[in-house]
Amino acid sequence: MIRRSLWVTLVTSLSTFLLAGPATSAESLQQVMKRRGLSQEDLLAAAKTYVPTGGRDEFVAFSSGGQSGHVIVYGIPSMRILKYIAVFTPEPWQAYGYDEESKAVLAQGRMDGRDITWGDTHHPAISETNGDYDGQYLFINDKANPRIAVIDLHDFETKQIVVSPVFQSEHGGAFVSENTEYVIQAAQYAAPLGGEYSPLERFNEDYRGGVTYWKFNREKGKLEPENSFSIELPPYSQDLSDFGKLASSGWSFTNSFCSERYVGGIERGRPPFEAGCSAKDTDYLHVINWKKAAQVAAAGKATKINGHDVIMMDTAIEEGLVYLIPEPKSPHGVDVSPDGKYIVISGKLDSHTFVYSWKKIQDAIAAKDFVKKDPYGIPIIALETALHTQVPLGLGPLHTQFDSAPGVAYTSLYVDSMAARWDYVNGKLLDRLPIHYNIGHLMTMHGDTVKPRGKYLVALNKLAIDRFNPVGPLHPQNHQLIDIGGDKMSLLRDMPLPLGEPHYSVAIEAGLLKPAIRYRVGTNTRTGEISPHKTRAGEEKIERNGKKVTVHGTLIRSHITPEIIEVDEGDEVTIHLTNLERAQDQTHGFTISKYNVNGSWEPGKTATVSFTADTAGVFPFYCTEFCSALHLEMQGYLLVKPKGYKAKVGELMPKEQYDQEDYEKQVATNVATQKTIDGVVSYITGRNYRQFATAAALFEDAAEQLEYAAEMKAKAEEEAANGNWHSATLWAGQWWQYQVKAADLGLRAKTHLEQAGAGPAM
Ligand code: K7E
Ligand code: CUA
Repeated sequence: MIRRSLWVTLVTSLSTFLLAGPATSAESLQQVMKRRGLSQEDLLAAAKTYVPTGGRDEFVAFSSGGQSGHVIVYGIPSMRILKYIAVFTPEPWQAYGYDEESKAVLAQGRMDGRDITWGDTHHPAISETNGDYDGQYLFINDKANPRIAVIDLHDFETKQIVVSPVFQSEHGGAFVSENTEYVIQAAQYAAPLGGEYSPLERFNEDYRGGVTYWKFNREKGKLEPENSFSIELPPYSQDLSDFGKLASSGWSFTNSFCSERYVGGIERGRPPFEAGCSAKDTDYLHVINWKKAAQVAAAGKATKINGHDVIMMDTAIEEGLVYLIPEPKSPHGVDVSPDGKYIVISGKLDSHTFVYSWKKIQDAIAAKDFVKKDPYGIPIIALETALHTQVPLGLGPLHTQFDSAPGVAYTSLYVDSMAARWDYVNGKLLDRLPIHYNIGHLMTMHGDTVKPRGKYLVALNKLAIDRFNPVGPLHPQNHQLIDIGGDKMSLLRDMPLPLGEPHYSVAIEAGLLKPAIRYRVGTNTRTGEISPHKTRAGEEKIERNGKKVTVHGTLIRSHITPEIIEVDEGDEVTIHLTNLERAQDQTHGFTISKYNVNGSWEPGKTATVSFTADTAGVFPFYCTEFCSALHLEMQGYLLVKPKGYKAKVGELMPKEQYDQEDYEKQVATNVATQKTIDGVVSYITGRNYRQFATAAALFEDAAEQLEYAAEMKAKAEEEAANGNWHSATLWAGQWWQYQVKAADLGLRAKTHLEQAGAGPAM
């Protein structure tokens, strides 16, 4: 039996081999299509999204990472993941929450004296100038714990976390005003403002919702709690928000659900929340004059709650800051059109998507054309008065984004598992495309700005079900890329996202981002300031003050200075390290075995790790990034001497082992290496290399390595002159190490120039 099946396998593979021709010859496109079962459409989709090696994506997307508390960065159209930005959750690779500098950022997010080690990120927002993305900052909210974080897109690092002083949860953030004056955050589940206790029996009286306008200081890159304010709102479960723009500049919109103010209680024999919160036909859209509200707060008409300015409802009503309009039941998105003239809202429990006219709303407010007031005295504008049109798009409509074509929008249909393309001005459905499955948010390029770019739509799907190789009951999320450039929408590709459930994502033209590749030497990257612990080569030191041991060290290929750190059991150890590299992508890591110490140093960065050396023993430390051929040798020892340890007589470092012959051999190698390097250098300097940024940067790095080599050469020669052959040989070896790095960089520069077809030097 076995023989027979072997024979069959052999024959089959032989015939396949004969039919397909020798495996070494290139397969034709047709052959590949046949072998992989691909259609013409598949090929077209692949061609539209493929980015060859070294190529760049046209857009960069920032997606919330859901329960991971991170932000996920990926390219469009390739859908290649580029980075996870650690925001609310510790992340070891970036050492976020491991070094003292990033711990300080996470500590800003403590609540009620408690570390919160995760976040439920929902809505990222890119900073805007004149209503369009400017690529400078990214904001993201934490729904579970009412917080907003600020990420600087100069280096894609989280710089600040602010905690809501008044809410117990939130959802309607982060969204920014046209010039990023404010970042909005709306409460979700009502609770007494400021966190006090009150029984549910007093829900209508004591529980409140609200919106916070966080003031952003662009120059400092920081939200300013002292200049921020909130508006008290009824306990209607405020949901998503959006800022007005152009026509509706100065206003903001926040929708709500459960305006029934139901309080649940299954265990008390009452129907559940889901029944009580869907009893009515409509909920309320909150229309807020934030510009005027800012003046009211500045005029001292706000009440302080936990030191924070809150404009109470009575004041808000009196000053004409807040209005309500009925909206379709249990809505989930409120989206202002690029010209600011329309506000689109879909109710999950209504198959119609509602389009409100800003002009009609404005007219009603001016004419005081209100039907009645809500139980708290807020004026209500009739639905018919404000409505422009309503369009039946499909079941479970949620979120809307806009196209570059005027009047065209895309709305997600959660229940139908479809994306709808429609005309919100003329109230017409244009096209629908099935997605896989149960779409939540969707996103077009610059799709919530004054200037959407069209081209692509991404569907952020809640379920993947059968789309990918099975990996157990917890499935990855599925983001689907859709081509919206043609008459009909067409699906291009699926991207599994295995890191929490993303809710919303925003995509910016890649060219608008200008991230750095290195820091000024000695930068505390979390504050952007030069660290007081910045350490240059030659300044490394270990200091003791009582039980406190402080190390100032450096990292550069391929050694950690110092390499031996000796402390006593029980010492408190603080290690400040600076990465001295200028070269692109030369990050070094640092860990000490068994001490839960971990860090990451990008070129120029200074960061700090600290611990108590409470276990005696020998603990190797090393660099955790494979940074060079001698990366494994980027090592050292932490020696923790037991209490009362006495050195034994005769404890010596290992014996010297190199002599003059070894030294001369090494020097001969170095001289030969230098010849090669000189050849490469004259090749490069003989070309117009300065016109090629990559080659010029590589050459600069190589020149730096050669300077180090020269320093080592001098040390070696000094030792040799004194007859210290052992030491001289080792320094000569280090001289050679720098030569090797210089040669490596130089050759990369040379290859780059050859490939780029560089001409002779001018
Ligand atoms: Cu629809 Cu938080 Cu915007 Cu989830 S949210 S989908
Ligand atoms: Cu530095 Cu490995």
